[in-house]
Amino acid sequence: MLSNGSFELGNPTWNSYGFQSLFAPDNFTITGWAISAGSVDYIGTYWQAAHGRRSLDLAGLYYNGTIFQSFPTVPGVPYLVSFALAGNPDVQPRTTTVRVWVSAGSSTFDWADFSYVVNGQTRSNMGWTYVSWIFTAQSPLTTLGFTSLDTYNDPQWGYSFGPALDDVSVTAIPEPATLALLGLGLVAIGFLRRQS
Ligand SMILES: [Ca+2]
Repeated sequence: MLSNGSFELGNPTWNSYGFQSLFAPDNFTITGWAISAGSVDYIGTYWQAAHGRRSLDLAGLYYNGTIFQSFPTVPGVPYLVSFALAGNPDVQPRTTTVRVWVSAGSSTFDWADFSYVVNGQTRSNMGWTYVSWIFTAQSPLTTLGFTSLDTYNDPQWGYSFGPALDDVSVTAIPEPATLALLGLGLVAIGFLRRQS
């Protein structure tokens, strides 16, 4: 349901380290995603991705960042959000936190915070872990966003060491009752109609 959930598509200008710091507002560098607050690092060769070759540091240069995408949903239907989470390993040990949230229009109606302990990981061994979260859509268009809540404020670089994000996916969760109706009820109705 998402476009470019693994962040593989975009138009980055990599620096010599293999990443690019992006700043809000930016709605074109990473295909399908917009940066609405702060800064996000678009990571290429700088560190190991969870999937493909690219990922994000949600605290880019100096600021915790927010990135989001909107997609069609069916009100009342639950959706499973899955993503790969790690942390910028350049400052450790520390605990980093990402907030995943959904909004309908300008109203954020649900969110969850996921923390990740950075302790021993390296850029070539990021320790990606997959987490998931469920929300129930409230409108025909849902905005899914990720915000860094990292608290490490570096004397030189500020909030530049955030949660790492990759491989985001969203799938509708079929409800058992609905499946039962579709699988049995409608077939039975069709059968009866054919008999009459
Ligand atoms: Ca990726």
